[in-house]
Amino acid sequence: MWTDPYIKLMHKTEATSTADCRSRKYRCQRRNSANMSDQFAEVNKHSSQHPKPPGLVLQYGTAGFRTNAKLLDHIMFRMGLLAALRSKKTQATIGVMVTASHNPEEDNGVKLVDPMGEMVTPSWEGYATLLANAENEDLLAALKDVIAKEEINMSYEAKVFVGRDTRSSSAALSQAVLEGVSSFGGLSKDYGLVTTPQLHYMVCCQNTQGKYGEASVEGYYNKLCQAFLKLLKHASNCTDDQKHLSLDGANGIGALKVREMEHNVAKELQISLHNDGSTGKLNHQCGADFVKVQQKAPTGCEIKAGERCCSFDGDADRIVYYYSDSEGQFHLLDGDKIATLISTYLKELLIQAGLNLNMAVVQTAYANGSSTRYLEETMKLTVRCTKTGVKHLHHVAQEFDIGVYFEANGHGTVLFSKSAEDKVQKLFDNPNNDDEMKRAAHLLLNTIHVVNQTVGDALSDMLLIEAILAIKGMTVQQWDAIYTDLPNRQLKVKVADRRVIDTTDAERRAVTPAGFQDSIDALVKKYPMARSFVRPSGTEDVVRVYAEADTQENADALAHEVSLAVYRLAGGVGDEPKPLH
Ligand code: 16G
Ligand code: ZN
Repeated sequence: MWTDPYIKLMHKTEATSTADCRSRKYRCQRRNSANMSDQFAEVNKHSSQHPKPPGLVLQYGTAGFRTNAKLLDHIMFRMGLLAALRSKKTQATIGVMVTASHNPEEDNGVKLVDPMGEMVTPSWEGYATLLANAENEDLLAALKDVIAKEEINMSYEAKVFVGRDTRSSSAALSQAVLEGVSSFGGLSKDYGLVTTPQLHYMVCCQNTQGKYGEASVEGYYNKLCQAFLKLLKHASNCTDDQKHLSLDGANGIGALKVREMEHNVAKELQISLHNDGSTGKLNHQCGADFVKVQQKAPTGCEIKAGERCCSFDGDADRIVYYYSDSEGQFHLLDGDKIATLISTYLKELLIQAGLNLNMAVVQTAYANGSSTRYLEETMKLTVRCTKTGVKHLHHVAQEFDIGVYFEANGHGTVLFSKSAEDKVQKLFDNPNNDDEMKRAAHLLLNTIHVVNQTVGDALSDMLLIEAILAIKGMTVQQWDAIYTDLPNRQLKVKVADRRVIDTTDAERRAVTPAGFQDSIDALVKKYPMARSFVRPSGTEDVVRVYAEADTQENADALAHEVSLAVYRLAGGVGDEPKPLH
């Protein structure tokens, strides 16, 4: 039942009278087809207001569609239609988020959220691409194909949650999504300005009848902040320095949401918010992606030596930490360092609690070699490597009682299986525990509650990291010293067709073009502790190159040499890549 009082009824198609139909089955079929023709008439009427530019081809990439905002109106309308169909198919609420994350303000994008708050299932990504590229006159046929293939019951009333980031184009584009939903007679709730992970959270709450939490922004803050404050009860003697955090909001939605949330935690965490969107441009020389790729502090922040700082990206699903030492040297604590901090803390708690749960850390090829070595050899943890993109990491993390997944770029979260949660709860409820077990159970329980398990979430990750540092009495410098990153470099190369490069082994080896991997292997051999891989981007028309080695000079040289190999063997366009030094 769709009981939420705030739901805005956008449009609802009435089922036709069934009084004269004899059998129940016949009645249903008739209602379905009558209802369907009404719905198609509506779709037809509205789609002409959202025409597709002829010939434009776009693909549902790693995390949805993303391109210049001017090209996206028809995509948004059609994703509203697809979300309605997905909702009818799953008989659950589906989410649609309008954002282009860490990309420039001029861009925009859209992604679909499945019922449990996860990314939409891959076969439906295919439908998204098909619908997006159907010429105007073929749209109805494309929709009918999906309906037939998926055997969708069109009389089910679709329910869709919609959210958007702060881009100037987002309001109009999310309106187009809402029109798409209503054309199929669906109900929608427009959450307006929310972070991507907040929308994922809302969808999950709605479909689990509130078991995961309340499907509102206030419900989200209450759950996370209460858990954070309970965790902080275990932090003794926190100094003012430890309670202070400098935060770069990337001039995006994360900054607005930090402002909304911060009073709930102000007793334990004082946030100096920079790049709050009041003057600067979204993601411009700031934000998690800029800091990670450039390996330098964002503009718009005055960073004092030793101060603990973090950056969100434009839709607040990524976070990285950093500080600058007394010599002015910049130190980045990326997703790998975050995964290490969280998994070490969890492992200690499991031992104290006497719980035997299997835990793994899930990474991608971008994970710094030092982090993998530390996790496997020192922490004796299971480490798994997957393809780039949150959905891949999420999927593998689900195989374990506790799956800590992070991309090096700062996107990640922790997943707890139902049985792990039950065991923690049972332990917490057991009156016979000794003090150490009681403490560990309380910490584990509130760690579960502070985490947004639907998707990587900068706000939730920040609260968890801040709690861990406070509980352990650990400074950002001590955290950084857990292991030393191997110097690394990321480059990109433009090629005529990036699909000429195909990869295997979680993108760590190239299978095409023939002989290409041998060239990379030969280059890697020249440098100590070196590793390099190339992969076609899933979001941009480029080939990405990653290299790490014992020194920054060697990592840079290797990245350059591998870029040249890409340029020469995979059809580079434009000027040949130049050395970095
Ligand atoms: C998207 C992915 C991110 C991945 C990045 C890779 C999600 C929510 N986001 O931003 O996880 O790291 O793509 O981009 O899955 P690339 O394929 O262009 O390197
Ligand atoms: Zn993002």
